[in-house]
Amino acid sequence: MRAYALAVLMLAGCAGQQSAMHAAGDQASTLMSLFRLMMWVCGIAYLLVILFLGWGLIRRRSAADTSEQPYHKLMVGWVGFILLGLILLVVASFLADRSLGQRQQVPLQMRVTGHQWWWRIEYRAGNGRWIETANELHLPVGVPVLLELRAADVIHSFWVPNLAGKMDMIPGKINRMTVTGRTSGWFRGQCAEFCGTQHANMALAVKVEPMGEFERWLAEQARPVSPGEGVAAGRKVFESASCVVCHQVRGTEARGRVGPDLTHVASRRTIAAGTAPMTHGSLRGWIIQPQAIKPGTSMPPSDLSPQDAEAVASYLETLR
Ligand code: HEC
Ligand SMILES: [Cu+2]
Repeated sequence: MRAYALAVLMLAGCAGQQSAMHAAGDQASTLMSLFRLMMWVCGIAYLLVILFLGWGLIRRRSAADTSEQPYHKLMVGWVGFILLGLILLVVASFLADRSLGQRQQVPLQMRVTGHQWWWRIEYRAGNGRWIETANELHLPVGVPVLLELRAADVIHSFWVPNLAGKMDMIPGKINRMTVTGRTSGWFRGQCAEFCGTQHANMALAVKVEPMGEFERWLAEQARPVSPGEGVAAGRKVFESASCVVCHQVRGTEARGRVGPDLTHVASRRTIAAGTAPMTHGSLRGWIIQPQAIKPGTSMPPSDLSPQDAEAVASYLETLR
C-alpha cells in the first residue's frame, strides 16, 4: 500500500508545467511517442525474460527428457523478436531525429542567449528590428518558431520539457532549434547544463498564447518606456547610479547591455530568472543586496540609501 502511494506521488511529481510527460509542443510529442515505443518494446522483452525464467524454474527437466526440439524453436523466436524490436527502435529514432532536425521555412525567429544566470531574449519584429527582453519567452500557439541559441560566457542548455528536448548553448556557436507550441499556457524552462553556483536559479518562464495575444504583447514590448506618474525621483536616482552601466531602459539615458533589459521589467512575473516574485519588496531587496537573494550573481550590491532604493523600486514598478 505504501509502495503504491509512493508510486502515485512520484507520478504526480511528473505532472504540470515542467514535464516532458505532458507534451505541449510538436517536438515534445515526437519525443514522447519515441519514449512510449521504447517503453513498449523494452517492457515486452523484460516481461518475456521474466516469464521464461519462471517457466524454467517451475518446469525442471526430468532426467529422461532429452528432446531439445521445442527449445530450439523458442530460441529462434526469441532472437527474431529481439532483432525486430531493435530494428524498429533504430528506424523510429532515426525518423524522430529527422523530424526534429527539420528546418522548414519558419515565419518567426527568436534569439535566446544564456548568461550566468539569466536569459537574454530577442524577438525579430516585422520590420527586421530586434526587440529585447529577458527571462520570459512568449510563443504564439501553433506557429513554428526558429530559436537561435547562444551563450555569453559558459555552456548552458536550453530546456523547456513541455515543448521540446534540450539543446546546448555554446559560446561562439549558434545552435538552432524549431519549437512549435501546441497548447496555450505557462510553462517552465530550466538551464540543463551545470553553469555555476546559481545554475538552479536559472529558470525561464514560457508563455504559449494565441497569435493575437502574442502580437499585442510584442507590440507592447517594442514600445519605448513610458514611466508612470510620481516616480521622477526614482528615475533620477536610477539614471545617476551605476545601474545605467549595465541596464537598458529604452527611451531613456540608460543604455547598458551587460544585464537584462529593464524597459518593461514590471511586466514580468519574476525577477532574476525565476528567483523571486515581481513584488515591490523583492525589487527593493534585490536593488540593495542582490547577493542576498542570489549569491554569486553578477549584479553587484548598490550603495543607495534605503530611501533611494525604495524610490528606484517604485520607478521600476511602473515600467510595464
Ligand atoms: C555590473 C552590472 C550591473 C549593475 C551595475 C547593476 N545591475 Fe542589475 N543586473 C545585472 C545582472 C547581470 C542581472 C541578472 C542577474 C541574475 O539574474 O542573475 C541584473 C538584474 C537586475 C534586475 C532583475 C531583472 C530581471 O528581469 O530579472 C533588476 C530589477 C536590476 N538588475 C536592477 C538594477 C538596479 C536598479 C541597479 C542600480 C542600482 C542595477 N541593477 C545595477 C547587472 C547589473
Ligand atoms: Cu545555465
